[in-house]
Amino acid sequence: MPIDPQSPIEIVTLDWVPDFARGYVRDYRVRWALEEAGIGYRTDPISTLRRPASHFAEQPFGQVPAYREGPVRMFESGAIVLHVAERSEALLPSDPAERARALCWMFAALNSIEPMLMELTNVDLFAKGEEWATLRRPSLAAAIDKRLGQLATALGDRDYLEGRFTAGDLLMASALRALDHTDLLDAHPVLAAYQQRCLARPGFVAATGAQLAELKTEMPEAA
Ligand SMILES: N[C@@H](CCC(=O)N[C@@H](CS)C(=O)NCC(=O)O)C(=O)O
Repeated sequence: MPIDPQSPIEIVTLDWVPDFARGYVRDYRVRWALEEAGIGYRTDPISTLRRPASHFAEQPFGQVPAYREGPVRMFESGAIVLHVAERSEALLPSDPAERARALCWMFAALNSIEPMLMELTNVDLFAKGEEWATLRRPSLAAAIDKRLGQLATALGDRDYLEGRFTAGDLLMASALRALDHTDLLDAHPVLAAYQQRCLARPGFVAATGAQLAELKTEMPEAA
């Protein structure tokens, strides 16, 4: 279902991004959560090159996604995923102990895994060739490898971090996508298989497919 022009839920997205970011713009995390929950949504793509001043009232940093639902106005994809997850057993178990564990993994993804991986993205892509980046990479790759090993141990032989899929897996698999330009996951086949399992879910496929279908392919005029 989820794209639904009548839905009261609206996700603010970008109208265009460079090729490397296509399918990775974080509105896919919100779309994915809504797909898993079976909740319809519509989108409001804003101009990437000329973001309306009003957008900063909704997203203080001018980024996406932002989220509108009646009087609710949200930014930060993790907070929005939690907001959606709170109304769906498919994303957050109702059992208090299980729910608490899912919350732990949501924050672990965003706070204990993703920052290291974003630093690597910075080193490998945005600061590529700079002396500091070349010097930083080996120790950073080693730290990431250690953290991935710990994550693989925690996962063990389960399909998902707590056995069944939760919003924690949604955010963890999303965070791990920051390694797509590297082979660092290859050293941890259990994690690689886990990520593939998460990304094979129909909700992820629909979410990224919808994002790709909506993004303009040509860079709009910057005028
Ligand atoms: N922590 C924010 C990060 C949002 C973010 O980085 N959005 C990117 C797209 S993936 C963006 O809007 N980039 C354009 C920019 O920073 O100007 C979240 O998870 O919502």
